[in-house]
Amino acid sequence: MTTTLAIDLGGSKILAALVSEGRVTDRAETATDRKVGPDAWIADMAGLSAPWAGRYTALGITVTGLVHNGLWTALNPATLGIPADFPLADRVRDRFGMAPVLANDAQAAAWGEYTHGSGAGRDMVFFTISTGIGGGVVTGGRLLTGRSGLAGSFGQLTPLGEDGPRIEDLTSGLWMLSEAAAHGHQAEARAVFAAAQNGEGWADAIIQTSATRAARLCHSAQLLFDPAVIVIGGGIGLAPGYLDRVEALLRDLPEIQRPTLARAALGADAGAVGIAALATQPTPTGRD
Ligand code: BMX
Repeated sequence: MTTTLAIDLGGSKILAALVSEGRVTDRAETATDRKVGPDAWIADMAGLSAPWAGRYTALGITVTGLVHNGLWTALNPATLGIPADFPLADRVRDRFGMAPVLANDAQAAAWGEYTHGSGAGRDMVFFTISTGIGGGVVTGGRLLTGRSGLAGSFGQLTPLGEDGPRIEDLTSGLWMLSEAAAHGHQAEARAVFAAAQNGEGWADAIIQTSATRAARLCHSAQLLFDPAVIVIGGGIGLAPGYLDRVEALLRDLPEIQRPTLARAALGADAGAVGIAALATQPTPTGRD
């Protein structure tokens, strides 16, 4: 039985976990310090996992941003300010003394949900709606990564035209924060959801607008890939009531176009479970 050290670095938090046979046995996390850079984040990864030295034989690292040939780049620097072509594989190997398997966070989470969660081995699209919006596609038993690792980068689509904002900048947690501020409230996404539950109209409107955009994205994904299920994760996607809103907004679509939605069964662990699976069986990607 292989135990993998699986680390998931997102725009809001860094999760380190020990994963065996698709199960998280130990976990530790810290907030992502958005003001520092990759070397400091790698130091945080090492700090979180230091107590587990000697307990793992494989290493998987999954990160927000584009990963290709061991190099790491932000697609949207507003999500996290990663410098272009940062040598992630080399720096991690230097720090951990072990070569990592790397993947984008949403692609890894898609694979986690496909192998051990709500995807249940069916063709699926996964969305993480969190700091940004990431995506992953599994079709015919393969995780699509594409020519350069970009496959599934739905958050970068520009619904208002090519010069317009990205859909994630109109929908995700960072958008909720700025929208709340525009209404005179210093509230992160979690506080926006709490305010909506207390009946505050400004907060409800922000969540409804976000859910409307997420629903359009789900419809687009259905038209593109026609998956059996669209699995939704991330802090926003899994927040109370969000998925119900998205589902309600899709109800009037013709049945053949209407996505079947599911919550990420692995919750916040989807990326860690997925990268552990990729680290121990690194073949089933679209790249071969
Ligand atoms: C952005 C992009 C994706 C990522 C997604 C979710 C960057 C830095 N990230 O679309 O690669 O999968 O955000 O990231 O360009 P999260 O931090 O919200 O989980």
